[in-house]
Amino acid sequence: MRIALINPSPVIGEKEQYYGQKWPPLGILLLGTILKKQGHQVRLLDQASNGFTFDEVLIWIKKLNPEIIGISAMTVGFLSSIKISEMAKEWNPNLIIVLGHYHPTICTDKILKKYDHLVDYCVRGENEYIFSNIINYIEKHPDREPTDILGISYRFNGKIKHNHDCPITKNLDELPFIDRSLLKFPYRQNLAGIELMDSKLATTFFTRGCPYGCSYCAVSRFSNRQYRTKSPKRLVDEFSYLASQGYSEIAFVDDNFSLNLKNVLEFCKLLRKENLDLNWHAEMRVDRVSRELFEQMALAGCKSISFGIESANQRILNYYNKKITPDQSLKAIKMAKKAKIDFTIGLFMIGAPYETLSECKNTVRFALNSGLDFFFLNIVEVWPGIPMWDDLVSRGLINADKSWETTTRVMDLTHTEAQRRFMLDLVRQAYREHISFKSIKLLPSMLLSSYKRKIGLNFLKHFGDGMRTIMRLRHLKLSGFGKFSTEDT
Ligand code: B12
Ligand code: SF4
Repeated sequence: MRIALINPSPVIGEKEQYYGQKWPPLGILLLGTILKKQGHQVRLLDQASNGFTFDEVLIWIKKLNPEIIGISAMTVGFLSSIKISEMAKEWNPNLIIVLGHYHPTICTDKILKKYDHLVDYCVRGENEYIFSNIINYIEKHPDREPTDILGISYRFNGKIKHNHDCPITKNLDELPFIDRSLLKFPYRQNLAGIELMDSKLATTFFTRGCPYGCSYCAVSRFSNRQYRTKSPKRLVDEFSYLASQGYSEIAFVDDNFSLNLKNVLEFCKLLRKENLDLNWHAEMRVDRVSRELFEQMALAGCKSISFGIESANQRILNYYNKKITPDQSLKAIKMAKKAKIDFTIGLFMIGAPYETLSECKNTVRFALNSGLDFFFLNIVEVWPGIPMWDDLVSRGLINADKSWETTTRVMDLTHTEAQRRFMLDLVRQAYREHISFKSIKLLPSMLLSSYKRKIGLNFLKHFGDGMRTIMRLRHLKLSGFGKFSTEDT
């Protein structure tokens, strides 16, 4: 069959241009790999990376003339999925539209009630074979009710039907190597959309799922807290394969990369034996670390680590159910630097329900002064399926029947306009201060790290030329945030 798989842009309007991080959408790549192996004609589109408007997506669809369209619908991309479905069905009412990923898993009923004229099937959960089961069924029994396909919801004779859940994939070693040629876009390692390296980037995962239950995160609900891991040997085979395909940057998308420290150590040991010229990157919890682990990771080619630090305030960390302390974060950053991990990145959020402005400031100070090479300061958002959403619904702060189609900034529910402006200014100032003053402080460490030098050069290249960047920096206001405190503020 002719199948189109689409990762929709999270942005609607302003020509759907997205300036955030661009990484290959592994979910549809995996589905596409499986379908191609089964002999289907499959084409993939990553709308945001290609910079396609909705009209251009429709042109792409018309050219391909698919029988089925599968759309990956995160909450942020849900309304884009609906827009694409609408345009595609208007062009060809016989097209079958399947939505998969988080939003159709959590909001199945609501989607099938409101959009039953557009969406034929919602695929729930993480199993990659459900989609091909639907396709095989449509090929063989187009008129029969698909009662025996696990993990799907649909309408039949006017009634919404939910088949039983499909077990999640347990043995990750059995998954095929992903066919990255399915996406033509040349992905490069990038930070906030700015290309950092010229070489080809691939993403992959060592593990899936997470046993923790952070209140801002959708993962525990999606994979029922079931943690699974590939064998280190299988992962090293995959790295060798990627190297043979010309990839030299690999980023892990794991939810909890180092929960099993022994496995990561074993992977590093095996990888070093292969002598591959590869740089890799991982995101980690600050409490799943050790000096030995960082040293082995650095020796095996790990260039950057992003730490989920979230907040410098214990009260807020407790609300997030993160089960870490700011001191653990400080120690992890120091340890990683000592072990010669080239680039440390901190992931932070401000704007939790009723978070005080001094708490927000404290987190910003932490981001600026804890020795990180870069940080992301996000504004807390909620969406259906995460514990914080349930909390806000139960406190009457959010209406689950009205707000389910998009994400909602918590500060819009719990803070005044002046407070919101203050928080947004805080984020802007923090980036300004980091890019101007702190990046100059980074220069000595650049001399010691060839990876950082490469990043520095690419950064300048993509900002136009060095002079223009320096001129811009001169006009930025340097502000002092003072020292942060790891005690409650
Ligand atoms: C890597 C990653 C990113 C990367 C790459 C995203 C991309 N292009 O795919 C980057 C850093 C760019 C990113 C950005 C964002 N992300 Co993100 N990301 C992830 C992460 C850690 C892993 C995703 C992954 O690759 N998994 C491995 C693949 C193989 O699995 P999968 O994607 O789940 O796909 C499987 C199933 O979902 C299903 N499936 C997927 N698509 C489809 C389509 C059809 C038709 C069918 C049938 C099935 C199906 O089958 C697939 C194969 O098994 C997840 C956490 C997680 N565990 O999912 C968060 C996650 C998906 N991200 C999340 C969020 C919120 C964001 C941002 C909005 C963050 C922000 N504030 O900017 C942005 C949005 C970006 C965008 N373009 O839309 C949330 C989404 C929650 C939700 N309800 O939607 C998650 C779950 C994290 C969390 N803490 O809750 N993200
Ligand atoms: S934020 Fe990380 S540690 Fe917390 S539940 Fe999500 S994946 Fe697990």
